[in-house]
Amino acid sequence: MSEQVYPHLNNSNTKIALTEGDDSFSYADVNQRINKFATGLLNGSDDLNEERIAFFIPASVDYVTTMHGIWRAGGIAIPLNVASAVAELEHYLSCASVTRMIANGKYQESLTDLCAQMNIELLSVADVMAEEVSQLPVILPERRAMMLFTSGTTNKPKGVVSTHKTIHAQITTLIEAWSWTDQDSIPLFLPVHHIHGIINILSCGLWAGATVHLFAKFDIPKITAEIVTGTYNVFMAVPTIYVKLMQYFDTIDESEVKKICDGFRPMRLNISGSAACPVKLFNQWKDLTGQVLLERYGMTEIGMGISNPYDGERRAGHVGQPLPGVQAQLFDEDNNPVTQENVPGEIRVKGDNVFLEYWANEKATKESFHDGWFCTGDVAVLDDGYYRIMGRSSIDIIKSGGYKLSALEIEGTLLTHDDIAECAVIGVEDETWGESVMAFIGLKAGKSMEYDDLKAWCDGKMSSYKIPKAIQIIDALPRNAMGKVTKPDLKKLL
Ligand code: MCA
Ligand code: AMP
Repeated sequence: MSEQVYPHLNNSNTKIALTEGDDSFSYADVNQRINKFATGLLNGSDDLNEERIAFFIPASVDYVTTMHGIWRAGGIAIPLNVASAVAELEHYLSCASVTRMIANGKYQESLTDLCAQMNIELLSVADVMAEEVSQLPVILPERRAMMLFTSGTTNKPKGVVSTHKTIHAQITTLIEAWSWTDQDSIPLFLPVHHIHGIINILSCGLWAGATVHLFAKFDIPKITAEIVTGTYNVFMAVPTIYVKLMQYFDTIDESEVKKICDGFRPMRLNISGSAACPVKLFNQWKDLTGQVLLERYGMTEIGMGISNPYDGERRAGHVGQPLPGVQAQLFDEDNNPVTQENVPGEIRVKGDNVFLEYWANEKATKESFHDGWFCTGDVAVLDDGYYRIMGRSSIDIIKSGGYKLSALEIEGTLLTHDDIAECAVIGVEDETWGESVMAFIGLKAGKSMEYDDLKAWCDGKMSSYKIPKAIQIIDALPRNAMGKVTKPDLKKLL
């Protein structure tokens, strides 16, 4: 069950595993690269013994080489968001006590000062590659494999640690549930520091022996050109991507739209997830392409938990039923199981798919489990046998374009602005982003603020997608008797 058992990743498989621009790489190519990279990382030692190695690489063959190379050498892989602001990276690197960082070209340049300051060795993929392959360690399934940073109801993102066994469970449940085969072909244009890109697309694709087409970003003209020629038979995206595709259709000729929709029509599967897929969007996509979107529910800490069926009714506005090997149960506020239909409860999950721990944060790990169940913080009902997500228990978590954002983290940064006395951030409903970030700001006496100036100030202090899309200047934030800001009242102000 260690990393090495990806059934198709071996030296004799000549099938194409990855494409990147005009280049393609067979499973044998990729396997050899990984082994040479792992050997180079080991640099004569037997095992990396869970050394934390971060990498700052967009979706590419180098990304795959680095991720799997770290796994095979016994390290913990920490893929970072290449769109992160430097201030955010500093937190990730110090939280995980990273010792080595892998980045190429312009990405490496952007990290030189930070790595020097933090005493982290900065290497390119080519720097690490060994000429020959040496003996690699045997990695037990229980060993830590990966750390992904996730925002929550605290100021700073936490490192979610999964083991090789966790990753194996997260992949194989989807291989079974969504009928992956080596005949599949899928584009990967989502960021590769989150489960959706890493597990659902890249890892499942490679596990199945499929071909994964890598894009450094969501490039609509390039991707739709391939869709027209029938390159892909599976497509996975966040709801915002489907919205953006339809917005793009409004800008091109009707005949072009028809060609693209005809490219989607014969695919065996279109999936939406990471945020709620509005019923309107589900229906629009079906009308345009004939595709009945398969909506599923997941989380960084659990991989995928609940999914509409591959065969069977895919119900709009619902996320389906627990995946194979995943136990899910709703609980009320007194921790009693909710057994009746249409009564809301928190989704709690058990299974090999559940993460091991928040890195170096025993308290947060402990608080997130109850009686062995992982508490997701998402509220749902069971509606005629299908789960329907009702919302989240915390108003401080915002889902924008599939990214999970912490209102408190954004507030923490805004409060470092010299002119801001107080602020509160909320998510407001938005047709493109699902929710968009809005900040209510109380200024210090005699100060004024324009939105564009604040946006420019935020640049470099937080990832661009976290920057508020709108602000409202307010005399004083509404607070309760305890002095806590009452965010639901802010929503009412809109
Ligand atoms: C980009 N922008 C955003 C977002 N993305 N603003 C708010 N929310 C966003 N998500 C802003 C940029 O800051 C920029 O602003 C402008 O839009 C254009 O940026 P660009 O990068 O060109 O936009 P894009 O390429 O169109 O990006 C949209 C996107 C991207 C492709 C939908 O947001 C994305 O890849 N989202 C998916 C994230 C994801 O994979 N989530 C899965 C995690 P300005 O012009 O003002 O500078 S959840 C997960 O893994 C769980 C387990 C699950 O269930 O799947
Ligand atoms: P992340 O921590 O970035 O992995 O995001 C996980 C969160 O995304 C979950 O806790 C849910 O709030 C949300 N989410 C994922 N899939 C769905 C879905 N299909 N419908 C509604 N919310 C979803």
